[in-house]
Amino acid sequence: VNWEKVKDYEEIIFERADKIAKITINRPEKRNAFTPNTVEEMIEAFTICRDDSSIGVIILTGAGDLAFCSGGDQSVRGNGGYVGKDKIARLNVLDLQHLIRIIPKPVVAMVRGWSVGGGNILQLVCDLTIAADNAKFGQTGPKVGSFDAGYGSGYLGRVIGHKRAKEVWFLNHFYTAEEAYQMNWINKVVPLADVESVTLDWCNEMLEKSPTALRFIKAAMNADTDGLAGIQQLGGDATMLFYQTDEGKEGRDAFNEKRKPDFDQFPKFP
Ligand code: 2NE
Repeated sequence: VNWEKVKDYEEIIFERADKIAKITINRPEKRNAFTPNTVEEMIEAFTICRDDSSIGVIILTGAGDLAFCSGGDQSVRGNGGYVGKDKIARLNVLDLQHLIRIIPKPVVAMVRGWSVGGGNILQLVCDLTIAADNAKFGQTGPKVGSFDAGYGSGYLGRVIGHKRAKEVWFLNHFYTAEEAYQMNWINKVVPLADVESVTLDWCNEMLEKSPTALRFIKAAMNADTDGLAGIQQLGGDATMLFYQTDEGKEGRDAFNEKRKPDFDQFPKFP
């Protein structure tokens, strides 16, 4: 596959090959730990993917074979959050988690090596995860004085079960790719050498499917977890479709033409 650079960044690589985008956390010397700047760059790249209707699937991964992501960079952790160029302490990775959830396209985590802490939550919030057989998964928060009480806890509990999620958080063990697969934490384990080709195969299979069907399935499954914010996303998708109907257009046109709308002409389906 021929990856073409979309835009230059300092801490990530953003490429695409036709309809597939790939966002790579590029700090291998730190096992791809993220700073607020890494996260800001990822938010921008994901937003470009969201807005570009020629992109159908997004891969999130880490540079090198040793790590997907080792979570927040502890060396820039201040008091109250992680500190980036603007010197403001923040947890902007939570915004990124939310963005990955609401992007109406499949996001696939391609995991090589360590998937740890806030990095493992990024893997968790992706729609699908394909792991190399050298991948290891775990939460270290309580070991380093941190925790993720949002998706990292509640959603992890839904994905692997509450007993297992509490084990993960209370003991901070690391789990092999095979163990994570047995726990339904990830979708597939493949040999390290094959991880990108299998990920691309899955992406290409999804690209053959109806994008609107995939969009609604993602929004519907997330709505079940995300409460009113999730229903808002699903509802927004319904509005988008409604705007494309003659009935929706009649309301807009009647207002703009300063006339009474004629909604009588439209069928009332059972
Ligand atoms: C990831 C892990 C298990 C890898 O171990 P290993 O033995 O393969 O590598 P090593 O030697 O530990 O790491 C290589 C270099 O990367 C740095 C290390 O300090 C080391 O640097 P040098 O000694 O070569 O200078 N490095 C690795 N992870 C880093 C990190 N997260 N921040 C800064 N530098 C890092 C092992 O490295 C490990 O356990 N890493 C720490 C994992 C961790 O605790 N992450 C933070 C969890 S909290 C979080 O992410 C979070 C949250 O809880 C809530 C909101 C937002 C974020």
